[in-house]
Amino acid sequence: MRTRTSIASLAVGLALFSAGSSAAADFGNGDFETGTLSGWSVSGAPAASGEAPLAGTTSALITSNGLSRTTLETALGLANGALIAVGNGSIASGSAIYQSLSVAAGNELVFTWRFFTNEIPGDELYNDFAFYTIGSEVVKLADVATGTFSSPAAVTAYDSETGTFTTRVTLDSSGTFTFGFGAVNVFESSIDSALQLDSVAVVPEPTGAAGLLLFGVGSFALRRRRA
Ligand SMILES: [Ca+2]
Ligand SMILES: [Ca+2]
Repeated sequence: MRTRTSIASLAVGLALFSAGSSAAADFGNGDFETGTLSGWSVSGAPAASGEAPLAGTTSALITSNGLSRTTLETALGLANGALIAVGNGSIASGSAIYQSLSVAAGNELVFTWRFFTNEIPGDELYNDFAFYTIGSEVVKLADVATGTFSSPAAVTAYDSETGTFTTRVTLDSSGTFTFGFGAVNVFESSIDSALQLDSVAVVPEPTGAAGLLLFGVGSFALRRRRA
């Protein structure tokens, strides 16, 4: 039994090395630990912030103020009206950060986030929301009307916050896609919300004979990120 354990340890070590090698295809500054938004393209007025970071010393804080809907949609490579199609109403302004990355089908996009607002939770008119995009697809993360909020918020510029979530998305297609993260003001722009974002990564797909081992290592990496 002792010998078998030894072999297993060696195999896991090799798998770790392999997983480390494939990390080169990951987002640049996906953890924002440069203290800036370097590596990301920017639309509107997002910032890197050290206030109540989700992991490490810095997170991205993406305000719902910034630029017009059409400017944002163009920057993210979305169709005109794609952000309206989310269904929260007319969009007055927004901000986003985005980065293009080549991925393989079966890869997993992983990120940690929290949504802040100065709107009144439950309000269905000023229904600001946060979202992510993959290529031309927009997915809502949270909004004012349906989110579960608590006060006070960890970032003091805001009244309320949702809990912290880790979202995992399995990617269906191989190719180079723009991955975007943003927040928008709905109906008017005088009262803001924000998406706080951190630990943005693509986890490689388990493949071939090492697949089971890589899967185990991948799970370990995810658990470490959550911690
Ligand atoms: Ca960080
Ligand atoms: Ca608002």
